[in-house]
Formats: sequence, structure tokens, C-alpha cells
Amino acid sequence: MAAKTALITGVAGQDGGHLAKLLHEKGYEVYGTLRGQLEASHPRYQAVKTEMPYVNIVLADMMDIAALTRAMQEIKPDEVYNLAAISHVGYSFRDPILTADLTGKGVLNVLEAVRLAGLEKTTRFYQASTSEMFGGLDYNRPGSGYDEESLFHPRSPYGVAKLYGHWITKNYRESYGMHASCGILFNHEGERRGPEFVTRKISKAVARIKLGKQDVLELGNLDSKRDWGYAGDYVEGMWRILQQDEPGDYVLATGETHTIREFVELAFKQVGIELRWDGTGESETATDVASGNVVLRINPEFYRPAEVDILLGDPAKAETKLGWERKVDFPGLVKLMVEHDLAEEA
Ligand code: G4F
Repeated sequence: MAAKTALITGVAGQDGGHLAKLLHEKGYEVYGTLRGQLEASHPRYQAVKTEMPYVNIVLADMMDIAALTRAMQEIKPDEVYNLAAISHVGYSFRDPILTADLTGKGVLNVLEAVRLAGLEKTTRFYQASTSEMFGGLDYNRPGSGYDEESLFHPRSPYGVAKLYGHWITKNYRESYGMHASCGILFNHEGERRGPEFVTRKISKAVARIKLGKQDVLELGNLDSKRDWGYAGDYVEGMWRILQQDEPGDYVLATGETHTIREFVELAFKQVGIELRWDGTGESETATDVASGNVVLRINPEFYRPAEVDILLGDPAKAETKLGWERKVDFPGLVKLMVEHDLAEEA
């Protein structure tokens, strides 16, 4: 049987890298989009070429429906994984219009490209939906966590744009009979995470503080809670979603939630630093008990105009129907990230 072909939009991102590797290992011919203006000499282009030589790079901007349609016509992918987006929640407050265009309408552009290429009956489509479409348990029904039936209440321009992507994907499923599915993924992290996200910011700073390359880590809200898993486990879920006979929506989560403060404590513990917490609110600090040095303080610059206080997902449907399970638990995730950054910073 001929190898299956997959097209990943946003292949240079965290999930794109994990997914491209997984699909390559499964024998797929893998194509991945990069923004149109990235020349072959551009560092990001070079990084993908070097790290993922098995990815066929396609230059296609998410806003360029002609380029996306051309890509669909030429590649005729069996599966499209739509991962490209502005994905930083904090940034989406600063650039809400670009976020709406890329993270929201970009989904429609890819779906339309599939249709314009006449592939709506043959190509399977995965949309990267997100737990940010929920707003925190306070705004919804309390209980064991969000599932596929929970109400949405996005709290950021990013969450609102993602909700559009979610519904337009369902609409194409219902209108045109497309095998179009959404993975509602809770936070997923790891060694490929960008340093602008809180877990990687922490693991990198902890490594650098341990190695004497940095004094202090500055963070915003330490009280919010997240359901954190390992990105490598989650891309396996994405693939399983597209292997189902019927399209559908699935929550991928761990069913556990932890505060940012807990992640910080565990990360410092990983390098043998015990913390003492002092003060509250903007005056809160953490001190290395052994050295007496303040290693963490609050910088209100990292607060958000509206916050999702708690995210907790219920992955029962994915576990039962997809046979999906995570392999890395919370302490394992923190350990993996800190160990990676210690080696990288050494
Ligand atoms: O790591 P974060 O930026 O992730 P966030 O906002 O939960 O979003 C991530 O997960 C979503 C899935 O639920 C994805 F859809 C989305 O694309 C992204 O991958 O922030 C986590 C928490 C927030 O409560 C934030 O306020 O950490 C808090 N935080 C505290 N100090 C900080 C910081 N976040 C960042 N990025 N930087 C800080 O200094």
C-alpha cells in the first residue's frame, strides 16, 4: 500500500515538530507549511530542514488562500493537521486582530482550500482546538473537569478565535460531510515548548539559576491552575482522532490540575534548591533557603487583563474510544524539562 500523505500547518511549532516525527516514524510522507516570506536562508527554514529533514517544506501563509489551495491540489494529502496559530494567550491581548485573522479565520482558509481542491470527501482534517475555549470552572459547571459537552466561555482574544475555528470545523463536518475533527487539548508542554510559555520559562530559568547564569525569575500570576501533560503524548492523540471511522471532538487532558507555584517548587527541587515563600500578591518572593538569595519575584507585566483561573480536563472519551493514554505524569514532565534545560544551558 502506498504511504499516506499528511500536511501539517505550523510545522515549526512545538506540536508540529512532535507530530512530524511521529508521522514520519509511522511511514507517512510528511509536508509542513511555513509562512510564505521565509526564504530558504531564513533561520526558521534552516532549523526545520536540519531538525526534521524528512519534512517537505511548503511555503504557504495561513492568510493566502491561493497558496493553501495550490498546496492541497499538488499534495492531495490524506490527512491535514491544522496547527498553525498565534498560540500565546498573553500576546493575543496585545494583537487581537492578527490573532482573530490567523487563529480564527486561518482555519476557514485551510478548510476552504481542501474544498476548492475538491478533496472534501477524501482528505481528513484535524483542528487544534483548545481548553482556552473554556473559561475556568467558576464560569461553568463544577465537577470532575471539562469534557466534550461542557459550555464554552473563552477569556482571551486567543480563546475567542479558537472557538471560531472549532465551530467552523464542526460546520464543515455537518455541511459537507467532511471527516473534520477537533482535539480539545489542555496544556501540553515539553522540551520543544517556546520560552514565552510559563513552564519553559520556569525550567529554563531554574537551569540558568542553578548554573549561575541568571539571578531571578520574574513571573505573573502564580495561583492559576493548569492541567499539564507532555506534548509528545498529545500528538499521538491527534493521530488517533483521524484514524477513527467517524469524525468527532475529543478532550485530551490528564485529569489533574496544579498551580504555577507548584510547578516552580518542583522545578527548583529538581536541582536541589528548596524555596521559602514570603509576602503576598505583587510583593510575593521565593528565596533559596540555602543561599538566602531571592530567586523569584512577581512582575505585574505578566498579569493578563482576564485570566483563566483553573483548567481541568476529563479525558474519559479519548481513553475509551481512542485507547489514548498519557505516559508522562506531572513530576515526570517537570523533571524532563529541567533536565533538558540543564544540559542545554551547561
Ligand atoms: O504557559 P501559559 O502562557 O499558557 P496558557 O495561557 O494556559 O495557554 C497555553 O495552553 C493553552 C491550552 O489550554 C493553549 F491553547 C495555548 O495556546 C497555550 O499553549 O500560561 C499559563 C498560566 C497562565 O495562567 C498565566 O497567567 O501561567 C500564568 N503565568 C504566570 N506568569 C505566566 C507567567 N504565563 C506566561 N506565559 N509567562 C509568565 O511569566
